[in-house]
Amino acid sequence: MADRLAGTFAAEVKELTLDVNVIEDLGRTVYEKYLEHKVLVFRGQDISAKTFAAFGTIFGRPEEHHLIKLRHPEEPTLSLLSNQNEPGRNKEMKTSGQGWHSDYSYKLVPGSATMLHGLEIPESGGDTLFADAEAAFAALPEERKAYLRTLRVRHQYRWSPDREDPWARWKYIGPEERRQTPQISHPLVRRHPDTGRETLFIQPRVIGSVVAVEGLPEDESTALIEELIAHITSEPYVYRHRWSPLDVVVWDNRCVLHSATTKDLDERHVRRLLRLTTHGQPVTPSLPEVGHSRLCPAV
Ligand SMILES: O=C(O)CCC(=O)C(=O)O
Ligand SMILES: [Fe+2]
Repeated sequence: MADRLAGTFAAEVKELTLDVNVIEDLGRTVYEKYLEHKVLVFRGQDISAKTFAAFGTIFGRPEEHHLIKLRHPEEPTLSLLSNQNEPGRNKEMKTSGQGWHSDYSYKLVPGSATMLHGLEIPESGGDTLFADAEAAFAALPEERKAYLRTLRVRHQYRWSPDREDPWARWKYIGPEERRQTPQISHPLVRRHPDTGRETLFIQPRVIGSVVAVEGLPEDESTALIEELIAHITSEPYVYRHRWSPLDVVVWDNRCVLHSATTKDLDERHVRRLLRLTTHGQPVTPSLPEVGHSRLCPAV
C-alpha cells in the first residue's frame, strides 16, 4: 500500500482517492501508516476543499491559523499558501515556511500534523524538504544522547538573529497575535505521544524560531544548535518532495522538520496550496526530570 520514498522515512500511498468513504473507513489505517512513515504522499487527489478539510480530521483536531489573512473563505480550518500577491497580504507571506522548522514549535503546545494540497504547481522549483529528526537522534552515540536528553531549548515566534532586520517576523502580525507568542521553553529530546520514540526537537536560529539552548554560554549554544541541524538535515535523513498538481502530502511535526524552497521562485511561476494543521499535545520530555514545556518570563 505504501512505497518508501527516502532512506529512513516518507512513503507514497498508491491507488487511494481521498473521498468521504475512504476517510471514514480507512482513517485508522492511514493514521497508522502516517505514524510508521512520518510523511505520506497521495498523488492525483482531485478533491474539494471540503473533502480536504475532512481528510485533516484523521490526524487530530484541525486548528484555525492564527494569521487570519491566510484563512480560506469557506473552510476556516484551511489556509491558502501562495507565492502571488493575494489581496490583503504582506509580501513576507509569499515565502512563509522557508528554512528548516517544525510547525508552531514556538507555542506551548506545538503543532501535530500539517498537510498540503497542491492546487497550482510551477514546472520547476518550490519543492518541500523534509528531515527525519527521529532517525537522526537514534543514530547518535549513546553518550551524546544521554547528554542531549538533559537539555532544554527556548523558542519564540519573533526570534530572528538577523541584525539588519531583527523584528522581521513581527512586522506582519497584529498586537493581539504578538501577545500570544511569548518565549517558550521545550525539552530538546521529546517522546512521541503515540509511538513513544525519542526525537530531537530543534531548528535553526536563523529564520527558525529557536533562541538558545538553556544554561549554555551563547557560543556553545549556537555551536550545538548548528551541529544538530547539520546532522538532522544531512543527506541520509532528507526527503525532497517535488510537487505535482493535486498532490496531498501530510507530515508529523512531532518527529520531522521541513522547509519550503520558495524563496527564489519567480512570481510568474504560480504556486498555490491549501494547508491544514491539527492541534498537538504538550511536549513530553524523554527524561521526566527535565520537565514539560513551559512559558518563560517576559524578555
Ligand atoms: O510551502 C511549503 O512547501 C511548506 C510551507 C510550510 O512550512 C508549512 O506549510 O508549514
Ligand atoms: Fe511549516
